[in-house]
Formats: sequence, structure tokens, C-alpha cells
Amino acid sequence: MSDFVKISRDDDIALVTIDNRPVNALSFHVRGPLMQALVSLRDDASVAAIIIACAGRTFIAGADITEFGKPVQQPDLRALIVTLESITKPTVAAIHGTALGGGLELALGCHFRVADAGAKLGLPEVKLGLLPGAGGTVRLPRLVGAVKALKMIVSGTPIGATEAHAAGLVDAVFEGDLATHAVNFAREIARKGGPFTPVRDRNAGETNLGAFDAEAADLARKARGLEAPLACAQAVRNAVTLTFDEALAAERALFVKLVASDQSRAQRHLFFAEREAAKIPAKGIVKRRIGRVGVIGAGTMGGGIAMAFANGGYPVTLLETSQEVLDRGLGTIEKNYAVSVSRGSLSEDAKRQRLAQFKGSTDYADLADCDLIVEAVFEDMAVKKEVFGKLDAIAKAGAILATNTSYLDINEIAASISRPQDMLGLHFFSPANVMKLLEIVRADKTAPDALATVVDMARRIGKVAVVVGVCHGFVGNRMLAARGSESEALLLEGATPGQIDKAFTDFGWPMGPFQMGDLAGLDIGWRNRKARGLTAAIADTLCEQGRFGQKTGRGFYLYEAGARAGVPDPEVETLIREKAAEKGIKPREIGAEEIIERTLYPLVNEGAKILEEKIAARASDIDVVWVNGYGFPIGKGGPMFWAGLEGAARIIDRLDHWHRQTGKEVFKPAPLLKRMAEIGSWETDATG
Ligand code: T1G
Repeated sequence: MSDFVKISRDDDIALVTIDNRPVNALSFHVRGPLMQALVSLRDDASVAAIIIACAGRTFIAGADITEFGKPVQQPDLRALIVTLESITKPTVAAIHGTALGGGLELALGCHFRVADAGAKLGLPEVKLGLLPGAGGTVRLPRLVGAVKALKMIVSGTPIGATEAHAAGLVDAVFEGDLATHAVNFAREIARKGGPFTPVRDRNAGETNLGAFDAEAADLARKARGLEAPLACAQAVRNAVTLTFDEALAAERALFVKLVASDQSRAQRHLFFAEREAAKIPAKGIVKRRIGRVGVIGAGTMGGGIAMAFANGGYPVTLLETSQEVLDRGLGTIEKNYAVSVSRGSLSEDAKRQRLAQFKGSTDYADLADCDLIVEAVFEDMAVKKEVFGKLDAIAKAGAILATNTSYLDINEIAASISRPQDMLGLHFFSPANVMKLLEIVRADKTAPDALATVVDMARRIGKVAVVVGVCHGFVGNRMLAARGSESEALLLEGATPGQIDKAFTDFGWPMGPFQMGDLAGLDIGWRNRKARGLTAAIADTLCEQGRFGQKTGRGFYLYEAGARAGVPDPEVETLIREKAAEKGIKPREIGAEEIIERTLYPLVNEGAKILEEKIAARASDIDVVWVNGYGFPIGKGGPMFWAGLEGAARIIDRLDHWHRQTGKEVFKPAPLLKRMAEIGSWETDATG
């Protein structure tokens, strides 16, 4: 056999074990030996049943994503499943960990599936801009029905073993030694005798196509320009309206189209980019232990951060200046968990467990046993320095001291304490208990072990971590400022908030900049501008009128009776026209293309500058920031990946045009952007 596929026997039961760590992906070097094993066991009369299992922490997690876009090496996964289904003796997949994508599709080629109680099963290909390409869209409906299959495949969300058993996807669920249970299960099945019906020959049952199509239409509305969800729905519909072979052929055609698409390349880029972002030099570094976490500030950010840590299993000491403010903060946290319980996303028991993680205090001394302390106090340098002065006095040796500042100079704060090596930034995004992105800000003197410790911690609390350097706004907010630098000019020159927002939503953003401003609160930007002596004629006037957005019922849009979606406000449009007239600007028609050029091209350009300054280590890190922190459309892979799709030369040409028109620095093409146009890569060092 091979190092990757081994056969063992328990008398007449054959156990095929795949061992391709870390996730048993069905790489080429697995598929060949697996095919040989299946053929030999199929033809071996002494074998009564065949079990397919995996070594290590999980069953097969899918096809090998690194092989996409390269010539397919035979046998491919589909050929393996055809061979598997030609076997008349009983075949059983023994699933632990996560059976995903091609892994679950292989299991669907078996007559039976048994699972460890903690196992998860899913077809997440849609998250890679694909659909299950080895029969998953045709076989899964035959076990769980068309609508359940539709939901599983279009969402890409795995289900647990118990749910899978109830749905008919697995035939038995076991606790304990799965291999032994699987052998006993297989022996019993073989004893009872066949024939054993392959999944392909089973019936998907009655499908109410009206209900199916309604469900598919609802899912399509959420696709926001992504092709894969629509293809998934079509493939599942084919499974219950065409013959098996016709549906399989149609699935293949859809897969071939998707795998070559820019959207799938973008989403596969993001899959690896997120994992790459968490890789920092760790050789010889011993991470510090984080037992208890202290959070200073129980407001919106502090409360959300405290919840993020409690959700990740850390005990939290939450500190506020007074009992009244502390109680209010803890009350909000309890309310947030209660909402999750009412929505069914959290059990009562889990809510109790998480609340039990919290200890409230108004005394800094109570933070003395914390291994990590995060402050989320008012964004003011003097206030931050006062807080860190107190922490410097009471925190235990080796405790990591983190600031949640979104743009203040962390090096300046670090210079004010005796232990700058223990200091760094943890820039959470609001709501901190929900948003995936965590910018980990490495200050000049941050110790490598402190950095490695918090990168590891980020994974435990379910965050997507990106290590960034110190500058105003780090990566995300600095680029956001560049993206928004022309917003007022576009309004004054004739574009309405609705037209600008529509250009963004048509591009694939969940919402445009004015909708986002109204949602977050226009007063936040107003406060930032005042702190930095900046002005914005229209936005400042709106704030002076108390129009802060949704929370005041009026911002750039009007929100009737607390509606979430705003409607255009004639008063705002009059204000814009008045301000334009004051500046002698004659309004004109502004198209979506110009809006994108004057917002997203500066965004890319600022990213190039950030790379030049080594504030971000990789272009893909910037993509991870923007997709996970700001809703950049995943089908475009993030601003830096999208620049490759758009064409760096075109971006430079248009930036030059707007630079000539406006003289603004944000339009001056960065040298690295010009290099990207020449070599087609963002690599900043000579090694490329
Ligand atoms: N192919 C190649 N490498 C993979 C991989 C895969 N399918 N899955 C993970 N890796 C690498 C990953 O890059 C990382 O590498 C290491 O394994 C550990 O991963 C035909 C077309 C299984 C839930 O989409 O969701 O089948 O950084 O850090 O957090 O229809 O990995 O160590 O060098 O994520 O414990 C469908 C993708 C493929 C599942 C484990 N399957 N993987 O999470 O570890 S397409 C998927 C995951 C397909 C068929 C279609 C997760 C995980 P490195 P990790 P983890």
C-alpha cells in the first residue's frame, strides 16, 4: 500500500484508513492508492464488507483545494466514487471530525455512513465559489430530500451527527471507539445480507417544486451577485427533475464553469489568505499562558470585547469606573445573550455558562491576576495613558497589556509605561462579539512572544487575526479614509447618496458608505474629524442638525418609525445643492464607473502605500482585513486581489486622470502599484 492509504483486516471486514494530515484532503497521492485499495478489496472474496476511515483529527475535509486550476491527475474523485459504487459488498464510511466537500461526497458513494457523535458533515464548496463537483448535489437529495439538501449546499454550513442521523444522511451515530463500532456495524450488515442499494439508485422522495423554488428564490436574493449559490440551487433542482446521469452531467458542467471563474479564484484566494495572515515567525517562541482576561470599559466596545473572550471560554474581569456604569454594561451583556437564546442560536445552559465567566469590578487591583488586559476606554491619548499608568502599577509581570484604540499611536502609549515589550493593540470591530476581524497591532517594542500569544488567542475566540503595524488607522481605517476622501466632492458635484450607495451595492458591497454611516452613527466620524481639525461640509452640517443616522431617525436618509432601510430625504438633497452653490459647483450627472474610480481606486492605492511602509506584511492580509472587517465582496477577493482583476494599469491611468483633475494625494499612484502593473504581483521583496 502507501503511506497515505493503509488496509487492515478484522477477519472478513476490511478497514481502509486514509492518512494525509492535517485534514486528509483527497490529494492525488491519496486518490491513486485509494483506488487500488478499493479495486483489490472489491475483488477479494474473503472480504465481506469494506470500511473507509481516516487517521488523525478528522475524516476527509474535501478535495485538495491547492490542486484547483492545475491539470487534473487521474484517478479523479468522480472516478473513485464510480468504482466505490460498483462494489456490491457493503461499503461503510466511518466519519469523525468534519466530513466536508469531496470527503462527504466520497462517503455518499458508500452504501452506509456511521458517525462519531461529535462529527460534522457538510458541503461547503459554495464558500469557495464552487458547488459540490463529485455528485454531492445529486446524491445528497436522495438521502435528505431536496429542500434540506438545497439549504445545506447553498449555505455550505455543516450539520452535526445527530441532525444528520435524523435527516437520513448517516445510518448510525456512536460514542467512543468509532473503528470498533464501524466494524461491528459492517459485520452485522454483511451478516443480514444484501442487496445493498447505492445512494444513486435511491429515490429523493416527493419534492414540492413550488416550495423548493420559493426557498431557492429567497436564497438567490441573498447571493448578492455571487454565481455559486445560484448554480448550487440549479444542480439540486436537477437532482429531482432529471435522471441521475443527466443531473450528474449538468453538475459537472456547472462545476467546470465555476472553478474557472474569477469569483471562485477570489474566494479560494481568501481561504488561504485567512490562514496565511495568522502565520507569524514563531520559531523558538514560547507563547505566554492566558488564563484570565481583564477588560476595562463596559460600553459598546468593552462589553462586546468581554463577550468575545467569554464566548471563547476565557474568564473575564470587567472593570468600570462606577458600580452604576458597570451594572449597566453587565445588563447589556446579559440582554445580548438573552437575544441569542430567543433566536435559538444559544442554549439557556450556554448562556448561563458564559455569564458565569464574568466578574465585575470598579477596582484596578482586581486586574492583578489577569494575563491579558484590554482597555476599551475613551479614544483620547491622555485617558489611555492614565489607564496604562495604572495597569503598569498593578498588572502582574508578563501580563499582556492591549489597547483597543482604532487610530491612536500605540508607540506613544507604550513609551509611557515601564514594560513596552508587553504592549500591543487589539483593534476589535463593532460589534466586537460578532465581527470576525481582529487587527493585532504590533508596536515597535512589542515582544515576539506577546505577539504570538495573542495571535493564538485570536483563533480560540473565533477571530480572523491580521498583524498590522502602527500608523493612523492601521490598515482598515486608514484605507477607509482614502475610500471616503471623495465622498463629499461626489455629492457636491451631483451624485446623490443613493446613487453612490447603489454603485457600491451593485459592486457587491452589503451597503454603501452613506448607508453605513447612518447605521454606525454620523457622530462618530464627526467627533474624529473635530479631534483632527478636519471638516466635511455636508456631514458636519447634518451632525450639527442632530441628524446622526438611524439612531436619530435622520441622517443622509430618512428612517420612518425606526425603519432599518432609509429613504431619500429631500432636505438632504437641498442641503447638498445649497453647499454646492456656495462653492460655485455646477452639478452634473455622475455615473457608477466614476464613483468606483474615485472611491475604490484610492482604496487600492492606499493599500499599496501600506505595503510599501510594511504596515501590512502581505497584500492578502489587506484583503483579509477588508473582507472580514468592512464587507468587501468575497467574489472579488478583497481590494488587492480585485486590483489584479481590474488591471493595475487601468487603475493607474484613472488615478492619474483624477490626480490631474483634483490634485489630491490619494490619487497619486503609489510606486508599488506601478510595479504591480509591471510584474502582476504585489510581492514587495525581490524574491517575489
Ligand atoms: N485542501 C487543501 N488544504 C486544506 C484543505 C483542503 N480542502 N482544508 C484545509 N487545508 C489546509 C489549510 O490550508 C491549513 O494549511 C491546514 O489544512 C489546516 O486547516 C470536489 C470541489 C477542515 C474545518 O472547503 O474548512 O471538496 O495553513 O487551519 O481550523 O466537490 O480546514 O496549515 O498550511 O483550516 O482545524 C471542500 C476546507 C473543498 C473544507 C479544519 N472542503 N477546510 O479547520 O484547520 S472543495 C472545504 C476547512 C471540494 C468537491 C469540492 C478547514 C477544516 P496550513 P485549518 P482547522
